[in-house]
Amino acid sequence: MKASNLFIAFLCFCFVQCKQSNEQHLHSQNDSIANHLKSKTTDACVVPMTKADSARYISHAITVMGEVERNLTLNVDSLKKMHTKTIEHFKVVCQSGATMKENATCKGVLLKDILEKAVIKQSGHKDRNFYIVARASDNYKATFSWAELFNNPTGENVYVLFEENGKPIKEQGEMILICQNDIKTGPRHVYWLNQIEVKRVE
Ligand SMILES: Nc1nc2c(c(=O)[nH]1)N[C@H]1C(S)=C(S)[C@@H](COP(=O)(O)O)O[C@H]1N2
Ligand SMILES: [Mo]
Repeated sequence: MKASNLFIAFLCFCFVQCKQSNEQHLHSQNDSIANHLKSKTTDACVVPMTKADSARYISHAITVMGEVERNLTLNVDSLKKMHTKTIEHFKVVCQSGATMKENATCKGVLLKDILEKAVIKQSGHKDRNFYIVARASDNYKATFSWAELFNNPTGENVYVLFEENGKPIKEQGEMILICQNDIKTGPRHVYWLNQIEVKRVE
């Protein structure tokens, strides 16, 4: 065999080897993505739960605490005594894009009104770096900033609901916090709501 033919044969051999190792690399990459996705399913939106287990999380009251002048304990009855509003066509959309729930109507009180009742401890008009954490009995939480509630249209869209489609909230009860103008409404839809905490940014 001529030296040039030998050289071409060597190049072909290298090409095949390289292709095989690339394919192997791609395979192992796909496997690791598949494994990653598999591990992600435990992070699914709806974790299957028995009715009895879910009933243990139902909350009958919410406490408003933290950087406030007045700690409050609110239940459905106390919310009904406040200024209430009916929201129409509210859709809960998960971060994944899946529609989880659609309410024709729901009734609630603005979070802003609740915080105005508790009175945030502000020392002056420049003291406005607070964040508000809405927490549920399963420790699911959503966070709002002082500015988005008190100096932004979002403030008119954050509610604590106590009624859905004309009925009290049962399985996800008894109060749910929502933010109507979020792009995906699932993340800041807090059911089993039991605490609203005001924190100051240090
Ligand atoms: N307390 C509590 N609220 C929660 C959750 C949760 O696990 N616990 N899941 C959230 C997620 S990821 C979504 S998409 C919506 C789902 O709403 P649904 O349970 O009404 O379908 O609720 C949100 N609120
Ligand atoms: Mo979700």
